[in-house]
Amino acid sequence: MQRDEVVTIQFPNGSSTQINTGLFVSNKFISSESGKSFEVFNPTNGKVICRVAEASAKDVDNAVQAARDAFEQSWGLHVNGFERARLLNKLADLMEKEGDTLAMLEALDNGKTLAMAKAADVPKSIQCLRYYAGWADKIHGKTIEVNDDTNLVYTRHEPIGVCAQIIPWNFPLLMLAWKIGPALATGNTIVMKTAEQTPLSALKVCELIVQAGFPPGVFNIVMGFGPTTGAALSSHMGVDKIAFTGSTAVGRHILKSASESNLKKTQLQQITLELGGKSPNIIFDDADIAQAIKWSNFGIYFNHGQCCAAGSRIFVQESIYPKFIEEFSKISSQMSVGDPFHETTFQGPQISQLQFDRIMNHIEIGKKDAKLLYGGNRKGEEGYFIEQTVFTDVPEDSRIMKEEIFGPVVVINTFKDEDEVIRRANSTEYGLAAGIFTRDLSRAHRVARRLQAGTVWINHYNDYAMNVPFGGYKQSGIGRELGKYALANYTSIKSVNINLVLCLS
Ligand code: TXE
Repeated sequence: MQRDEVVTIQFPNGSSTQINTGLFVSNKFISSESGKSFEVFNPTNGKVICRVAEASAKDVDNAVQAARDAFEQSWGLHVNGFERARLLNKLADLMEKEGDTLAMLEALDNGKTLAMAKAADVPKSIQCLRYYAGWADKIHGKTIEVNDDTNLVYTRHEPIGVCAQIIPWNFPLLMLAWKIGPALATGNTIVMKTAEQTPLSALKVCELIVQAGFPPGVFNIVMGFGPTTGAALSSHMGVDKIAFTGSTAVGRHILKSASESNLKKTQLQQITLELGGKSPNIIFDDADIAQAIKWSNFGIYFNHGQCCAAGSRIFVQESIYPKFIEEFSKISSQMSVGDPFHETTFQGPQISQLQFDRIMNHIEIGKKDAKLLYGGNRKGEEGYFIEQTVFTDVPEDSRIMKEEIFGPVVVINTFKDEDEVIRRANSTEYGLAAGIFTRDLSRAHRVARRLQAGTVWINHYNDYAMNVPFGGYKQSGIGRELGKYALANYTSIKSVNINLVLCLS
């Protein structure tokens, strides 16, 4: 059934936009078969913004079928790279035109600051699509010489098919772009599940998908909750590949359902997981302290600490520790926490009551296990605001040292020498990112080599580029997103082996 549930979204700054709140299948917004919908909340005040359609397993079937039909009839091997590039570039142009609206939807729905959404989320998403548009007509195989001149072998890099993409709420638009860029550039079709907390910017993108001229069924969205909609998608027999960003616990679950359902079980490479982290950030005593403090602050507090790569374990060499924490605290006290639509706000609310409770629970553990340097409280009476919080003297076995908190909470400990800090930095089940601050070039490279992390930033932190691969060691994930590396996640290699002798006779 076609659904025309257009709602007007009113922004706190007086602007407004309209979005359709249906599931998006075959370029149409439709109702869920059950007619069910769920509420989307504004984390700034906890109030309902609107309701959106909730997909059942049957709706997931329907969307997967639409994606399959599109793959076989109008996309996949039917559209060449030049055309895929043109469509991706068109989508990027339309997103640029709607940039302010997309940024406001992110700020309203996620609570990130409008300034940051405009400076980072929206332009980086657009850049990501343009980057992958650039690859779309450069995806090709190799010729391989075998058996002198009796055989000709060449490889083809073909799209995998129907991809399920399950994304989280911390960067709703950016995660959408990271996922759809390489998938569409390589000719796959998509059924995406947005996070239940943040479906709004993706719904706006669906309108732009139609305007850009993508054939129906190439990109579909089912909204809903993890254990129902998400589980239906990850165990679906008609889905050829799953890409997921979220918690390690759910990643594990997805890996299991993928292996228990269809072909995915034999091709681990077709499951990419981008999971959690507890990243170390190491400040050596020869670092430029002002820069180290600036970036370490950004390393933990960017996006309110809701960043998988957050530098949440800071290690400072003993001799500079007193100065470091004094200056670090000073900078933090200047970063305002409040209304995300206000120009000078650095930190808005956490995403939800659930995340707020999880973070406050970790803070309570920290208060028992370690020394609270500052923060540690809720901010205000309304919404999910939390003070920037620092713990020092944290025992290595404390839960706040080991578990991802995913909020504005950091632990700062001291270390004596290089070997010791590398051992402690690597002493985690995660391996997503790490930071090193030093002026000693040899040490920087030496330590970078020994850290078990998918990304190592030297003398900066949380600095991303769309052409640089991103992903985790250990339990932080499988596979790499971004850059040329991500293309491999979305292509199957076919070897075509020709017996030239027979061909010539
Ligand atoms: O994540 P979930 P949550 C970490 C972070 C955070 C914790 C919990 O530590 O505190 O995870 O966040 C969908 N089958 N990260 O609870 O549940 C879900 O609907 C299929 C790190 O929000 O992993 C959403 O779309 N899908 C992180 C997505 O998975 C399921 C980003 C992520 O939700 C599912 C977010 C299921 N059984 C949280 N259960 C990062 N790496 O950036 C849930 N989902």
